[in-house]
Amino acid sequence: MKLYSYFRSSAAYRVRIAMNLKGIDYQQSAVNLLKGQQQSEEYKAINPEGLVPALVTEQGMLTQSLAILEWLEETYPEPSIIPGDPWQKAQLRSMAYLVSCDIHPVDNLRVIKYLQQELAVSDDAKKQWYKHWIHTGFTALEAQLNDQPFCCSEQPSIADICLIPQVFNALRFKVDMSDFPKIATIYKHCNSLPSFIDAAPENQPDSV
Ligand SMILES: N[C@@H](CCC(=O)N[C@@H](CS)C(=O)NCC(=O)O)C(=O)O
Repeated sequence: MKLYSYFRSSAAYRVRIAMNLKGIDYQQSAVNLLKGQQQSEEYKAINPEGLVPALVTEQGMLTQSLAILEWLEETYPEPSIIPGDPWQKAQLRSMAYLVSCDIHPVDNLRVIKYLQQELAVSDDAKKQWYKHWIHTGFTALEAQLNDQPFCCSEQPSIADICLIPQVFNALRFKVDMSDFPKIATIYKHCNSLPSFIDAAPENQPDSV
């Protein structure tokens, strides 16, 4: 399979972790978001959304990282990234959505660019916005965590897959993680595992 990715894209990072955990072979094609390649005609012919990731499968092109994770889970069930009974699966998805639907979209590159370029928001205000939404989401997640060293299962799950890239972003923007000791512990633990290490931004071919 071929994954259209960018080394620092947290949505693509999710897919890389999941594919590594499941031992699926894939090649990456880099889409440089800072150079605006996601908006090129060539890339939009592949993914009209102008976002990464996009996964080329034998059945066709699939976008949206959560849909990709669910498809991977159904197509390659072992090891499971959404383990457990229906209740546990719902808990895992709930945490994954907290990060992917409530934190990530408002801090996405195009939103930040719109704030800066169209609404003339200052650099300081931009950083405040970014940190505010991470802080809001992480505060809610921290309060729900009780199962260490993963979010809510004995093995890495969709919740950890979504959380770790978001923590990477938080650290990049100098969010003080001392407010979130449980999240920090999960981050440290996941980053000791080969599937997470191999998926990390600094280990991607397009890392600069
Ligand atoms: N909901 C989408 C979000 C994808 C997304 O926002 N990707 C970001 C990188 S993490 C992107 O391509 N941003 C480009 C831009 O904002 O112009 C998913 O989960 O796949």
